[in-house]
Amino acid sequence: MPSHPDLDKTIFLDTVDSTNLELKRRRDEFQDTNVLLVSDAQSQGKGQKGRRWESAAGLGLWMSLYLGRKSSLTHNLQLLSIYTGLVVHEIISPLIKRPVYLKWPNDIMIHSKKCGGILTELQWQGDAIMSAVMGIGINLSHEIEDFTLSIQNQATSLKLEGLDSPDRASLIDAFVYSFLGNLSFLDSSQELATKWNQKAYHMNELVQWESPQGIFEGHFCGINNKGDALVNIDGNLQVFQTGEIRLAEMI
Ligand code: BT5
Repeated sequence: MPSHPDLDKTIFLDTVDSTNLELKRRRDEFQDTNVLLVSDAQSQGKGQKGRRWESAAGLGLWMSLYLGRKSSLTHNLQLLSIYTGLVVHEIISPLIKRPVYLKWPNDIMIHSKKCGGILTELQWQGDAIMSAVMGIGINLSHEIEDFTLSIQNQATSLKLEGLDSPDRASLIDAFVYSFLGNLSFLDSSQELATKWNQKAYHMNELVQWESPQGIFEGHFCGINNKGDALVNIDGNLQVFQTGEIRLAEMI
């Protein structure tokens, strides 16, 4: 059971539709508390924008952290998703020989494949953030056939990357300890962006970007201190927020 002075409760479930959805449904119960919810399986794991997150029973770490304590919400929450990626990077990279990268905005990449993803959802009241839910999915023990055919060439797991028996419990402990213990790092936005850029996937490379207007090419120059992507397109440095563009898979 993870323990930290800023964690009020941990809930383990066998199955749930989505750990993010469950925490949001039970928001009233969790007022002013920080709660971690872990499920062995998710029947409707969620990615960004309604995309699906495969969450097979017993093969991964599927969890969400609900931040409801006022003291946790006083930090600059604009970079919460970026910060969460850094924490996940910190806990898994010592376990794997290959380098682990962060792909903007929220993917954990090893060996050019996706090993994890993050879904951050903020609950607003007017201009104020009342609570935040960080959903984290990390593929642990999958063999390649455990992924559906459509993602077999783009997904990986810690086991496939050489870690014999990934230990879910110790990853949960390490995540909670590091995430809650370093929350004030959110207030050092430039430092946080610099640290993220050091681990960025495709840094300074020519990449394709998908926007509602179509696919275009530019050099990825990392993120600024708001977490926006900086892309050099024909010599002009352009700034994009999450949702405006998406790093496309290179063909
Ligand atoms: C993400 O979305 O990467 C965010 C994933 C967050 C999952 C966690 S699990 C706990 C919590 N509860 C939830 O319901 N969600 C969070 P996105 O960038 O939209 O990526 C989704 C895309 O990744 C899909 O369209 C697939 O192409 C691919 N994908 C789906 N499942 C995958 C998996 N297990 N491993 C690697 N890639 C996957």
